[in-house]
This record gives sequence, C-alpha cells and structure tokens, in this order.
Amino acid sequence: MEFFPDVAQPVSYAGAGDQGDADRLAYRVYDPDRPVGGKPMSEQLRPAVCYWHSFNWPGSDIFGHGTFDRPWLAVGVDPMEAARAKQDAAFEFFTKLGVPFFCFHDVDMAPEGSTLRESKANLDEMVERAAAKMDTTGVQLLWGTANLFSHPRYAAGAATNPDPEVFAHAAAQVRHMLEATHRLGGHNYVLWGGREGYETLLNTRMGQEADQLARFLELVAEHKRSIGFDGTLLIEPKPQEPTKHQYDYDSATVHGFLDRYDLLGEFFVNIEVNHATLSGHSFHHEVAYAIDNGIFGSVDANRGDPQNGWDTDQFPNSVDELSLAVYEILRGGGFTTGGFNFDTKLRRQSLDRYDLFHGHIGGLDTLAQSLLVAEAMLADGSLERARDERYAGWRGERGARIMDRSTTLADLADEAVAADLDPTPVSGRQEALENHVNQVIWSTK
Ligand code: XUL
Ligand code: CO
Repeated sequence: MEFFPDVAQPVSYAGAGDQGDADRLAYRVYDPDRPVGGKPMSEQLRPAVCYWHSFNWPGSDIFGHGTFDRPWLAVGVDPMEAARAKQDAAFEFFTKLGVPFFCFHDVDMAPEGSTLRESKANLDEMVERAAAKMDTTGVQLLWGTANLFSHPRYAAGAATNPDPEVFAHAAAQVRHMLEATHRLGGHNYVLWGGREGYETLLNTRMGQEADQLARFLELVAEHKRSIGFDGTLLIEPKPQEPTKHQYDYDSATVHGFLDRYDLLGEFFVNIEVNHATLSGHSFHHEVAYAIDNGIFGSVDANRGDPQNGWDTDQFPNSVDELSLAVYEILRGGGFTTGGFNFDTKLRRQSLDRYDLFHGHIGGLDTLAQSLLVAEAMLADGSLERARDERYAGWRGERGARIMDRSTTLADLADEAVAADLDPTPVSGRQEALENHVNQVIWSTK
C-alpha cells in the first residue's frame, strides 16, 4: 500500500514560468540533468533526504505530543513491523521526490533491541531490506551514522563518558553502523557528538575527555581501513544543544583538534547551516574556513531562525544566504563524496503528509538557484579578481621574501625605516562587492 497515493509520478521540473497554484508539486528551478559548471545539477548538489526528521519524528516538542501522520510511530505497533512500514514509506518518498540520496542513524531504520546482539540483528535485517530497495530504485546512501545521544546510557557522553563501559558500548554501535554503511555502499560516515561535551565543569575533566574522544576517532579510522570502507569520515560540528558546551564547537575547533591529535586527513567536516549560525558564525564562514584548511566534506542543509537561539532545522529558503557558501564550494572544486543532506524538519503544524514534499521541493529549488548564482559569479570572475587585486602586493618581491622565510624581523624593520615606508590605505570596496552579488542574484535565471 502506498503512503503517498496522491503523488502518482516522481516530482519533475516544470520551469520558472510555472507559477501554478501553491499546492502543485513541481520543481521550479531544480532540473536534475541541467548542466552547471560541467556537471548535471543533481551531481553538483547531491541532495539527500534524512530518515530521522522526515520519518522517525512524530512532530513532538518539549511541550507537546506528536502531531504528524506517521502510523509506524504509534504506541503498540510491533517494532520490526513498524520499521518495515517506515522503510517502505521512506523509499516511496525518496523515489517520488526524485532525489539520488538518503542518510540515516542506526536507530532510525531499526529498533534498538534489549541487548547489543539483538540491536545488531535488527539492523542487519533492515539493512538487507534497504539494500534490495536501493537496488531496485537506484537511490544511494550519502551517509550513515550511529545515534550516540538519545539513550539514557549516553547522558554523560559516549566517547567522552567517565565510564569506559559506555565507551565500549558506543564502539560496538559505531562498528555495526560503519559496517552497515559499508554494506550499503555509503559515500561517507558521520560522527555528530551531541553529548560529547559537558553540562558543568564542576564534575568534568576536559583534558581527559578530549583524549578519550581522540582515541575513539583513531579506533574508528583504524576500523574503517580494516574493513576496506573507502567513504569519507566526517565530524559534524555544533557548539551546544543538547549539551551546554559541545567539544566540536565549529570548523576551526574541529580543525585544531584534528591537528593536535594527528588526525588531519582522516576526518573532514559535515557543516550544518543552523549549527554554523548557533556558533556565532555565518554558514558562509564555516564553509570558507573548511575549504581553505582542507577539511571540507559535506553539508547538512537547513536554516535557523534569526529571532531565537536554538536549532530549528527549517528548510532552506534564502538564496541570498546560500549563494555565497555554494560559491565557495564551487570555487573549491565542488563536492567529492559529500552532498547536501536535508537535515530539516517540518513545523509542528505542517501535519499533512504532503507537507514533506513541499518542504523538500522548496529547499531543493533554493539550493538549485543558489548553485546557478554561484556558477554565474564564478564565471563572471569579479569576486576573484577583486581578491586577487587586494592581495597583489604579496605576489611581489617583498611579499615573497617575507613568506619564504628569507627575511627577519630586524631586516624588515631596517628596510621599513630606510625606505620611510608610509603605506596608503585602500578601499575594501565592501558595498560595491555586495551590490555586485545582488546584481548576479537578481539577474540569474
Ligand atoms: C543534530 C544533528 C544530527 C546529525 C546526525 O543537531 O544535526 O541530526 O546530523 O546525528
Ligand atoms: Co545535522
């Protein structure tokens, strides 16, 4: 039985001219085969649907019960029956939406058993079932991950828990899920440390917890190699929520951590838009930092709400906000194994099952328009030219001498005094550049 019977055909591109009525399910910009920057749009964006918010969340919040129509989440349904119904609906959705990828946590797809052995058996059964569906539909796995934050055993962290038994339990879960991801041909494996942080320093040894976290990552990287998984390992930064302070605060913090523990080259970052803004940065900043420092991996696409300070995970809808980040991604050569995962949830009042289509279609059209704008900015070259001009001095003789270490502080000082240096400040031209970006946004079709 279909869960979305009103959608008979996969959602297709209807074009910008199709203003239609708001209820019509069609892409206005996302045209999967349209070439952009030498690749079809679908290969540039590599969009994915997440299993958890779309199929494993009932629409509850801390003040109220679920509002959504997700029969498999009802109380009293046999857990494996429920998992099968959920998986059928999820794959029906992926194919009807027409996206190439999905992502999931172990417990999104298979119920946790009463022992680790039982949990693994449940996961294996559901993963084999998913493999068959992936074969027939062609939908691929962008990434898998283990949920190391919901169960009470992880209240004080997983890898950073004061109890090594919890560490070992988390190791078992990650081993099983890494192998499941490998079995499904996943392109990446994600670690988001929601509870890897602290609530109070009164009971916390920060230095010890950092060593434990690094050891955990080493073990994961070793196991990845031993099973021959050639996907990318990704860490997803977030500054806080649920913990008061999370160790993987932002891209720069993760970068410093990886460098300190000699893990650079093993782990890359999965940057989430709403996590970036919670950390006090823009998404643009986080992407640019990761690319400039060689740790960029993938993106969780969503948006926060500028008026509040928590992770609202709304569908992206602002081309203005996304275009510059997509510009940096394209300038850096685009995604390799990564993609745009919609780590997005509907608003609690969006309780019609077809609202899931509207959310994803709008998000994907927004990404597609941002991609077109980014490609136009890259082709036009003005932004890169402005940066080149601004740093031109560093390509000259003095700049080279400073950077190649052939000069000392005293040499430079003597030179500055002898030549009576009096550099003239030049304009940063911010408004002119901002106007240029707007002009490209307004004119790109
Ligand atoms: C939580 C979050 C997670 C990760 C995967 O804020 O973003 O859903 O993406 O565990
Ligand atoms: Co996320």
